[in-house]
Amino acid sequence: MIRLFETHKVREELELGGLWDFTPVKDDEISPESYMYRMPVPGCWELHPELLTYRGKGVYRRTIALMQKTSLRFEFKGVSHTANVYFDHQKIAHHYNAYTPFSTVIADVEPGEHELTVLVDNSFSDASALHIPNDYYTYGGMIRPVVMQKVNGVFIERIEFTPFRQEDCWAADIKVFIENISQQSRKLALQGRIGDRTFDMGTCEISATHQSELSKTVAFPEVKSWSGDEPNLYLLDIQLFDENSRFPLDDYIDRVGFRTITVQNETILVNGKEIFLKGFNRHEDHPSVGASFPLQLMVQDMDIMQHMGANTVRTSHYPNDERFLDLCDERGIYVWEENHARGLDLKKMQNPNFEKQCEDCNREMVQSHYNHPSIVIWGILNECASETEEGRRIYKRQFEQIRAMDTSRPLTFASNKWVKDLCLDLVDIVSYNTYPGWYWDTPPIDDYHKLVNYKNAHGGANKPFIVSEFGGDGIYGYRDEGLSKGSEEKQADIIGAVLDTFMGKPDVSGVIIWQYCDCRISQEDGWAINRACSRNNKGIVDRYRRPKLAAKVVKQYFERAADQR
Ligand code: ADA
Repeated sequence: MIRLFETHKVREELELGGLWDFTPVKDDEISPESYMYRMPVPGCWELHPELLTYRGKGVYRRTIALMQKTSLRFEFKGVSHTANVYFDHQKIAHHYNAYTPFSTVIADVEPGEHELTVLVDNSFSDASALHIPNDYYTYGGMIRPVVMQKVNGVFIERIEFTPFRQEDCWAADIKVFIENISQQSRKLALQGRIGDRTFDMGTCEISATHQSELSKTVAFPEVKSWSGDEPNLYLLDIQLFDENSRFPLDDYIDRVGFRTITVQNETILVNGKEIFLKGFNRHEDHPSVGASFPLQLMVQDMDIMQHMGANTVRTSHYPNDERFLDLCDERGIYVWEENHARGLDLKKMQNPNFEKQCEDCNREMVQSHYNHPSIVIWGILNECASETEEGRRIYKRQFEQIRAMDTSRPLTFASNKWVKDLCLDLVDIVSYNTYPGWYWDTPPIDDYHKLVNYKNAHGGANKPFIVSEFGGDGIYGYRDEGLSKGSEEKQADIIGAVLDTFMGKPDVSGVIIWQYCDCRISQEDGWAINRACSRNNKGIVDRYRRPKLAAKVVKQYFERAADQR
């Protein structure tokens, strides 16, 4: 399943799901003598008993049969973590980062049988600045769907929909990005529709092998707002025509909502109304599927989180599967989506590949998820070197990059630098990860006012404040009334104490628990020694989604609190 709604009625598209040939390889070998396995796509190779901990390269292959000459557009929603794509043995794409999509187009493919080959690599080395041994697991494989589309010489690459309030009704800036891969200049026209409201987007001429964009501001007097309470969604359907033709050449359908998100005087506002964020940090991880989630498990996660009264998810620590974001749009769940970087100290941020890999990740995250109304915050660089001057330069650059693409959402990052942070003036929302009751070096819970004072004195005054992580281990089934560390009782106690302290405080705009579910962690670099059972055990449910004692505590607090302060 590609999205939770139909994305094209004119353009033909096909999900390339199912079993592909697969074999591990040592080098960049794309024509192995034989293939050892038939591997599901989407999927993680660690699910196979012979590849439980395989870290390295592997080749996936399948054939594609075409009846007619056509141009093909391939979209890979997530390959973990590096992909080299070949069509009939010619390289057509290279991509790094498991958690962002990429696409490539091949013009004028002849009819007949063709071979699509993907060399996938999940190994750790200096070439990979973001996927490193960490407190979560970098799986291997084509973890999210692969889509093949037949496109004409011209097609719509993407749309940006930015809603805003105009006097007494909703309006939106709509920007459509068009590609011309043909060898002729083309005169084109665009038409749009939301519900019964149709509108002309105008015309343009695009020279051969060029791109262009058309923008229009349209008022929508009839529509209802999107919010957590009332997540009204609309299909935005854009059709592309050759000028003077009545038959569409191409179309692009996205699902949008009308809402604004602003920050003002220490508060976060949706449609001008203050919200309070209460929710979970969530890793995409499950023992049965690794990081390759089917819809059923996404829905289960959403149901469990909502059952506990959550209204927020932070996609720690990478952009999420679009279908999960579609679900958040539908359910009215607020999303803090963040780029992929967890706990990189200055030395790791100085990896020569770091800045380019982050830049790509930021661009792909913002461009591909721009239209999700549920995303109300963009985040970057969780717990990186925000206490250093060099780190500050990098944070600043990345915020500038994101602001240049999107001014409609507030920006933040989750800091653990306590009163040494140098980057609080760069954000719209100040966010802190803090583990009172768990880590020995975390200041006691009563000291949180020191943090707020520091924030106010160091560039964070008048900005909302979110407690973006807190929690403690609770090893599922380990019970001890004596509250020893690692017991479910101790975890429930910590969660209760932190929620009690931070919820209902006038200067706190949100509490996001670390974490929704336990997750598998890396074996390398000492992680497995620090983490019982090679898991991060701070989930409120375990890896199989069985609730721990803390789940009741969370439900009690989250259900009691309004969605506003
Ligand atoms: C950090 C980090 C999380 C996780 C957590 C923990 O705050 O952001 O990814 O590692 O600590 O469990 O210690």
